[in-house]
Amino acid sequence: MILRNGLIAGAVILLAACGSDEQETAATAPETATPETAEVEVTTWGFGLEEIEGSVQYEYGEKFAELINEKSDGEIEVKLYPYGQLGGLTDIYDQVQEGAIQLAFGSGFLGGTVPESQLFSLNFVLTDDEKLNTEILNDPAFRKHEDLVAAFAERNLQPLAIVPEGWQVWSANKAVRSPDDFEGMAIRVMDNRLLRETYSAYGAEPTTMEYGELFSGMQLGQLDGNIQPVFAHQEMDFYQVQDYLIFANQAQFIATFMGNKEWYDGLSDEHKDMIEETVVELVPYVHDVQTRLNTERLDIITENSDIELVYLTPEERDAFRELSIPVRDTFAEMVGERGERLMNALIEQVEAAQSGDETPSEETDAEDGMQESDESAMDEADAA
Ligand code: 6CS
Repeated sequence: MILRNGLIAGAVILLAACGSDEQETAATAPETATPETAEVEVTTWGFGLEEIEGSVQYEYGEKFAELINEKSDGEIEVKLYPYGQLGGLTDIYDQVQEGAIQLAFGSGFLGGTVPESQLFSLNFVLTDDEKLNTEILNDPAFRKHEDLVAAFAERNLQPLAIVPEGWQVWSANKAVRSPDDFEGMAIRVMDNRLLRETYSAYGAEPTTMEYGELFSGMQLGQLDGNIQPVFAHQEMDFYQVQDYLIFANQAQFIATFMGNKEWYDGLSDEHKDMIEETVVELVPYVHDVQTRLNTERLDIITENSDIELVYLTPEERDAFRELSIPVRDTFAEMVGERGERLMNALIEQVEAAQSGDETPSEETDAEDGMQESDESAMDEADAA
């Protein structure tokens, strides 16, 4: 609660700043010109992150900012607002919807704002190959799917990229190997109904809590378990108050990179193309970032604690997979025909990629050398 209040106080200070000189930077401010140089109008795009410095979202944001600044010859600066600076998670979504910031990430909590985005919380839908998943989700056939774009547009948002940040790993104070082990366990889920349905189906007691309150929630015993990618278990110190990390590879943590729709619609074609080129370049980049961060942080966790690592066998995973399948119907009931079409489109893309019928479009390969790694990812998936 103390942290939540701190977050809100931080947001108030920031919004007060936006009302004064921040407002000027958010619009356009001329840089000091020398007699030799022409005046450059600098525009600032505010980018709200759901995570703190050192996270996958922060590294994505830094690289996005660097590339946009380069491509615009310094005309555009992207200002990052790490988690906590704009308030809680839903405060970030509110601010991008209202246009107080231009860009933001939205993940599990976004389900309250864009119900169709709960699709990314479904378990056992993607392949076991993380790189292939990143490519499928960012293939224009899915990323620009009219139902995805319409779902976000209805909430004044424009989806720009889909960013998987690693496997969602369970933490608990006992080893969880079967749905029976989940019985009576208060496991924290991000605030969306689909996750509550999923973990109820697994036999647990899903409990919603803000990201910044989780450490104390576990320390005080309000929560018995948590679900995060490895880097977040480390970065937020969650692992220090849990005894087991359980790898079921049931789902990846997926965030949508999005813009305010009105703002996006008003951009010049040149700026839209710049964004498009950048998000395409960042597809292989963010895959490398997330695998590096998750690997490095697991080493830190094991060096600094006695936490036990549990990797589920294929048979153990199957018990959870079976329980997860009916939740797809719940998703369809919750979000209606548009969401159901989108879910089916994703499932078809996954099946096509796994059977090798269709490789993700070459539009995702912005840089030389990407083609080769894409092919090896496909080969690995085929062999699996
Ligand atoms: O669990 C959460 O609420 C948060 N976890 C991560 C890794 N990123 C943002 C999200 O809100």
